Amino acid sequence: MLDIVIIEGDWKRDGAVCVRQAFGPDDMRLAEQAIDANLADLSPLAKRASADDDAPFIEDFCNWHRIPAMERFVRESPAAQIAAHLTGSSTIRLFHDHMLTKEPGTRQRTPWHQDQPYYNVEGSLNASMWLPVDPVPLDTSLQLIAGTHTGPWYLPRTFLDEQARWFPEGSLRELPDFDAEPDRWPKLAWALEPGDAVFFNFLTVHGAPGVTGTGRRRVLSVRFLGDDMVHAPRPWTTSPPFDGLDDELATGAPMIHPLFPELYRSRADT
Ligand SMILES: O=C(O)CCC(=O)C(=O)O
Repeated sequence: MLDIVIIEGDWKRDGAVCVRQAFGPDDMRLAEQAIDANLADLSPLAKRASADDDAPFIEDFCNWHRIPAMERFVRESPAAQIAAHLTGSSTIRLFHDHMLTKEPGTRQRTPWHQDQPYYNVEGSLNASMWLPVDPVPLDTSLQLIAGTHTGPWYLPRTFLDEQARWFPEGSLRELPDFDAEPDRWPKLAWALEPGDAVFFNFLTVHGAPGVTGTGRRRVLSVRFLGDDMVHAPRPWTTSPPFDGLDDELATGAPMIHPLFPELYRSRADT
């Protein structure tokens, strides 16, 4: 399968690539069913990430175990194999699914951020897939800051009111003003058609504009754990939270747990 996938960009150098047309009609049908089923039945982890006077920007997390189409996409699509290829991992586990829908007219920008500092895992062999089921033009597509996957970690904040709910104020660097110095912080973005996806490292800084026009922007994201990813319990509630996990998995342990099923293992490793 991977022989015929077109990868645009340089994973090691930039921490993000665009993968063209790796997902066929069956995969896209499952992804769309998964998003629509999730929107129709939000979990307690769901949140609205836009203001009340804006169109809805709805996020939800960790629904694969209750939405059959989500689980089938995660297990049956080529996404985990692509994550293995990009990270050079022999084994890929699911970390979590994440649904992000901006309804038409959503002005809210997804602020620049890294995902890793919100999490309870550490390591460098990981990948997030960002798969829209609607066409996404360049000017509203996911934007990434090339090279930020090598660090440093920046202080994570809540999207709407910029609260430091995870690492305490002052304990990590503040995000630079990426937009003020475009030559220093090269941006990556791709126009995407259904079947295309962006893959990026958990530490790669990314954000996304609001949406224009009459189209929805429904995205299924899946987060994958490669060979060196280990448990990093935090004294605060991570996003997403994995309640009770700290009692079952030691600090620094590989993420071998039913919450994080193995999705891919290289033939050499079986
Ligand atoms: O879809 C978006 O607006 C932003 C995506 C994002 O932040 C993520 O996938 O982690």
